[in-house]
Amino acid sequence: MQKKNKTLGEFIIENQSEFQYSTGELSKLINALRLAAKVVNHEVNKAGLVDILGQAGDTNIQGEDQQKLDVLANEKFIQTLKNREIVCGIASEEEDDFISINSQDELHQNKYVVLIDPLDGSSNIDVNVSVGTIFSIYRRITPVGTPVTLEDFLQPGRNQVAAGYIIYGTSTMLVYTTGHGVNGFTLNPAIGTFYLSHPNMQFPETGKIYSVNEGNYIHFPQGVKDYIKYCQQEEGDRPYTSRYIGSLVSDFHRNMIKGGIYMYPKSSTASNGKLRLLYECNPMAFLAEQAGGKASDGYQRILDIQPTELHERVPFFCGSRKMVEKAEEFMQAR
Ligand code: AHM
Ligand code: MG
Repeated sequence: MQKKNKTLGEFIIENQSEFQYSTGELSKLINALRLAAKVVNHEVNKAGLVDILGQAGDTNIQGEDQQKLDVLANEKFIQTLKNREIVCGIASEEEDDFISINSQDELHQNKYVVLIDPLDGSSNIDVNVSVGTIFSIYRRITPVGTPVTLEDFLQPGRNQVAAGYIIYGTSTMLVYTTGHGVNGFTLNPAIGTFYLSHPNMQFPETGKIYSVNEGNYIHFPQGVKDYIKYCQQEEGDRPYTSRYIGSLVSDFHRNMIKGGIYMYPKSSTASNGKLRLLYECNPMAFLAEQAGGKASDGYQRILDIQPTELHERVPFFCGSRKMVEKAEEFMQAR
């Protein structure tokens, strides 16, 4: 069991040996994400001052264009990773295509690709509700020294070597896994340091919270409708509590701590739901499994899906193991 109060920097160094084929590269990569997280955190915290500092599209006092926060977060993460020359490729929700880095340079034999949703739930920023960054890391499949290809990004989620999120909430946290459990670090904003605050995070086996956009109920498959009715029935420990922030990172984080299920099913208006497999569902699924939870598309394990496109969507059921199993039962009965 990890002791609380150590810094993320100390934790990364102490646990470097758990990385397979460790050369320090993955540690440096997580360090870079930690740095970008602090920069983005600073920007997100200023969001409420938008009337004072200027709207997106305005020009600020230095003559710089004000940017939308999701665009800015995208730039900060990409810049930080590029500057440190520690990845060979990046894919982002904000970029149509993947970015290849140092592909021709013999000196930079980087082996990792990063997939990122720089600011998930960004429609929540205007109303001062928590948003997050999600990241997923893979070892490339193609040989080092050659340019990365789409194949390096289209790997099933079970190949991830690390994944995590940053939640810009009442406090800012970085939560990640390298396949050896899930640990959460809280930022002390006074000194800009993340401290281990939530060692070995675990989803309760079952819970009492269901999180889904019930406004879409009419469009949901019958299995999802049946499961929602089951959650609302008065029997045993039910009815469950409904909690939906509309910010995947925040809904997931709460459910991991308290026990619950998050659902973004397919519907008659969105045949694969809304969430993206590669940089939303896969990293959350990896974290969920590492924390004893489960993630499914209703029929199969998210981490076993072979992706075919960078921005593909997938129905998503994720959270406490027994709750996801129950939802699957309802899905598969129809
Ligand atoms: P985004 O990547 O455009 O921010 O969309 C993803 C977000 C998730 O964080 C959230 O769970 C979901 O969209 C909410 O969608 P909806 O408003 O349809 O319920
Ligand atoms: Mg998103």
